[in-house]
Parts: sequence; C-alpha cells; structure tokens
Amino acid sequence: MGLFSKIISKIKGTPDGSSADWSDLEVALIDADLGPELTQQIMSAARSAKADDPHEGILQVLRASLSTKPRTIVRAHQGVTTLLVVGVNGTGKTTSAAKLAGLLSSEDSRVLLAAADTFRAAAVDQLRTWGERLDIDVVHGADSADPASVAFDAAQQANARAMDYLIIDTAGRLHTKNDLMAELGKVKRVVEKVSPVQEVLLVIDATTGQNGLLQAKVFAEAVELTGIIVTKLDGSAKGGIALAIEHSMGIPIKFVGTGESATDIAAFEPDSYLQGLL
Ligand SMILES: Nc1nc2c(ncn2[C@@H]2O[C@H](COP(=O)(O)OP(=O)(O)OP(=O)(O)O)[C@@H](O)[C@H]2O)c(=O)[nH]1
Ligand SMILES: [Mg+2]
Repeated sequence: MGLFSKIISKIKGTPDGSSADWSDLEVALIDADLGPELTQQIMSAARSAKADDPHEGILQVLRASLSTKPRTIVRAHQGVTTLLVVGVNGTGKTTSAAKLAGLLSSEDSRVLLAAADTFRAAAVDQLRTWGERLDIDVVHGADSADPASVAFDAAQQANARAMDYLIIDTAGRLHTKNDLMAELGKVKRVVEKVSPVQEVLLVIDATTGQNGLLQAKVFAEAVELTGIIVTKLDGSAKGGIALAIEHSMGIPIKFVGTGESATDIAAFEPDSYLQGLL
C-alpha cells in the first residue's frame, strides 16, 4: 500500500480523522514535492470529503490540476517536426533526446539528432555514442562551435533529407544565468529561419524538489515551453514537482524517463501516474 493510502485509511478509520493523521497526510504531500499551494487544495478537498472517500477527494483535486493541453508531440503540418530539449544541468536532456529519437524511430519515423550542446566536447561525444547505438545520425559542429549555428545546420540538413523529426539537444544551463537563458532564445530563433520549432521540452529531474518550479518559470520566460519531460522517476522521488508545475503553469507533462536505457521512456499517462503518486 502506498504511503498516502495508509494515511487515508487511518483517517477513514477514525470518526473525524485525528489531527495527527491529517498532519501526516500534509507532510506526505509536501514530501512528494507537490508544493504548498497544491498541498493546501488537496488537504481541504480530503477534509471535506473525509466522511465518504478522502482518496477519491484527493484524486479529484489532482485530476483537476492536470493540464488539458494535448500530451502527444505536436506535428508540423508539413515537413520536419522540430523539438528543442532544454533544462538545467544534469537533468537528463541528452539521454531523453536520445531515448525520444529511439522511440520515434522505432515507430518508423525518420529522425535526426543535433548536438547543440557545444559547451563540452564530451557532450557531443555522449550524443554521438547514443546515435551509433540507435543507428540515428547526429549533426554536430566543430569544437566549441556556436550552438545556434549547429542547430541551424541541423535544421537545413533535416529539411534536405526529408526527415520527419529533428531533436536538438542543448547545453545544461542554470536558470539564474541570464546570458545562457538568452542564448536559448537565439537557438530557437535561428532554427526558425529554416523551419518552425513545434516543441520546446523542459527536462525536469524528479528528484529536484521545489526548485523545479522556479526553473520552469525562468525557462518559460526565455522560450515558450510546450511540454515537460520528467526524468529519474525510477528513483525514490515521487515526482510531484512535475504536477506542481502543470498545476501552476499549465504546461503538460509529455514523457517520463524511468531509467538509463534507450527504452526507459514512455508517454505520460496521467491516471497511472496519479495512482503511483498516491
Ligand atoms: N535513473 C535514471 N537516470 C537517468 C534518467 N535520465 C537520465 N539519467 C541519468 O542522468 C545522468 C545525466 O543525464 P544526461 O542526459 O547526461 O543529462 P543532461 O541534462 O544532458 O546533462 P548536461 O548536458 O550536463 O546538462 C546520466 O547518468 C543519465 O544516465 C532516468 O530517467 N533515470
Ligand atoms: Mg547533456
């Protein structure tokens, strides 16, 4: 039985739910990184529903806090569908870009990867290794090339080769570094000289805690985010931060990462995620 279920059944077992049980539930919600706002909403829903079914009360608030935007990749009307993968350092951008490329290619799409993390030579090698493993071409530039120029080059190649998808990996950047955030806007604008970018996917590490919400807010100011990839859900983190971001910013979670292998990625399924969370 999950932690929440245990607490909820304790609350159900007592006539009015002893105050200790309620604070246990509150602590569990905060622990799952749902954040203060969502936690308070859930608490009041659970309290008012306690006589009948606190579990259902909580589920309802969680469901209502989910984005209503589509969770599938937005496709280009014609030509290449371009995805830009962004986020702070070490969240799993490169791994997720590669996994996504593998997933789309296994569905018979023609996919090209772009190594626009030109900050470190090792970053380009990391994506190229994935490319070899998955048999997917990776466009890269010379050492410390301008990331926007690599992305531009990749967009031209994707067009010329009639690819279905172009997935652009970018360097990790701290949301507190203004120049790096501005660079992201530039990468997008330069790519859009060739063809529109359909998706800007923010990669959030499930273990990141409440800082994830701040990351999302700052990234959203630099580029218009269209979706979230939550990684490392195979660990102990419940990933409530992603839900807090959906709730507060209305950006849909599109994919989840559950490990380090190519196939450890899945489309986000709200119901099973919420059941897991509870
Ligand atoms: N367990 C687990 N590990 C993951 C997952 N996604 C990524 N990782 C691991 O997290 C580490 C960082 O992943 P990267 O893909 O290099 O992260 P990044 O965001 O590209 O990092 P920078 O480019 O340095 O900012 C690697 O060891 C990955 O194998 C996941 O879903 N689960
Ligand atoms: Mg990377």
